[in-house]
Amino acid sequence: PTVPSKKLVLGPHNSALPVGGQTKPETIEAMAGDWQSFTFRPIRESQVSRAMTRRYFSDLDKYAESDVVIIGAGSCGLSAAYCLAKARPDLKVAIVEAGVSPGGGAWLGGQLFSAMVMRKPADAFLREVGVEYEDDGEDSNYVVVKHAALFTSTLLSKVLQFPNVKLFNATAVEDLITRTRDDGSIQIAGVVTNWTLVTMHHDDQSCMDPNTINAPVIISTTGHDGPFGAFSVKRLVSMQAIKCLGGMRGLDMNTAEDAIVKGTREITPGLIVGGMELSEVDGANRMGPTFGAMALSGVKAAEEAVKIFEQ
Ligand code: AHZ
Repeated sequence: PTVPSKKLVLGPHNSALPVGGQTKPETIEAMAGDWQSFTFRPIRESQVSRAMTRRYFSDLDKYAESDVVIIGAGSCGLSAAYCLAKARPDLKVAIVEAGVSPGGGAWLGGQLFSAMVMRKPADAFLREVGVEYEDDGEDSNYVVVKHAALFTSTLLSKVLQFPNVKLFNATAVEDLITRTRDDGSIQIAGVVTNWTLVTMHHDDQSCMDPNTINAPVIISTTGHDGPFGAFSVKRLVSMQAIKCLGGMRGLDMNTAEDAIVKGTREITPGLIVGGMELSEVDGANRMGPTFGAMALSGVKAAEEAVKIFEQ
C-alpha cells in the first residue's frame, strides 16, 4: 500500500499546512477575534482512522526490510539517527523505542534538574543540530543547555523530519534475528518486535507472537542495565555470541565519557552498540549527568554503520 503524497505549503511561520483543494492557506491572524463564527471543516470519524492507520501500515510494510534499525531513542540513539539519516539519505532507518515518549533519560539533566551539561568538544554536536547553549568562554571545559528538553525536542524534531527515518514508539525489541555463518559465528540480521504493552504481559497472557524487521545493521542504544536497558548485549550473552558482560562500573566522568565514545563499535557482526549499553559490555564506568559522550557515541555509531555499507 502506498500513501498518496499531499501537496504541502509553508505557512507564514514555516509550519507546513496541507492545501487539500483550498486556494489559499488559512492563517492564525485571519482567525483572530472572530471565534463566534469559527467552525472546523466537517469530517467523518473514519477519515481520521484511515489517515492514521493507512500510514502506519504502509510504514510497517516499507520498514519490514530496513537498512538500519536503531534500538532505543535515548540521547545516543537519536544522535546516531540524526547523523546516519543525514549522511546516507538512501538508507531506510527504523527506530524502535519501547517508551511512548522517545528521549530516554535526556528530558532532564540529572536527578530532576533541568539543565543539561555537555563537556567540550561535544558542543560541536549542539551547533550541528542548532541547540543554543551557555559557554563561559575558551577556557571553560563544558557548556550548558538551559533545559535538557530543549536538546531532546530539537534533536527529535530534526530526526523525525528526515524522509528516510521512521520512529516506531511504544514498540519493544523482544529479541534479535540471527543467522549462523559458515564459521559458526552469529550474524545479527534484524529485530523481533512487539507492542511494549504486549511485551509487558507475556507472563499473564498466553502466546502473543511478535513481529519482525529485517536489517543488515542494528545499532543498539538501550542504556545501562535496568528494567529494559542493556537489552541486546544481555541477549548476546544468553545466545553465547559473547562470553559475558563486563558490568557497568562506578561513576568516573573523565574515564567514562572517553571510553564510551572510543568503544562504540560493531561488537558482533551486524550489531553496533553505543551509549550506556556499551558500559555493560566493556565494564566501563558510568559518567552520571553529563551527556557529551552520548551525542558523540551516536556520531561514532553512525560512522561505524556507514563503514559497513561501504565495505
Ligand atoms: O526506553 C528505552 C530508552 O528510551 C529504550 N529501550 C530500552 N530497551 C529497549 C528495547 N526495545 C526498544 N528492548 C528500548 N527500546 O532505549 C532508550 C535508552 O535511552 P537511555 O537514555 O537510557 O540511554 P542512552 O545510552 O542513550 O543514554 C544514557 C544516559 C546516561 S545514563 C548515565 C548514568 O547512569 O551515569 N549517564 C548518562 C548520560
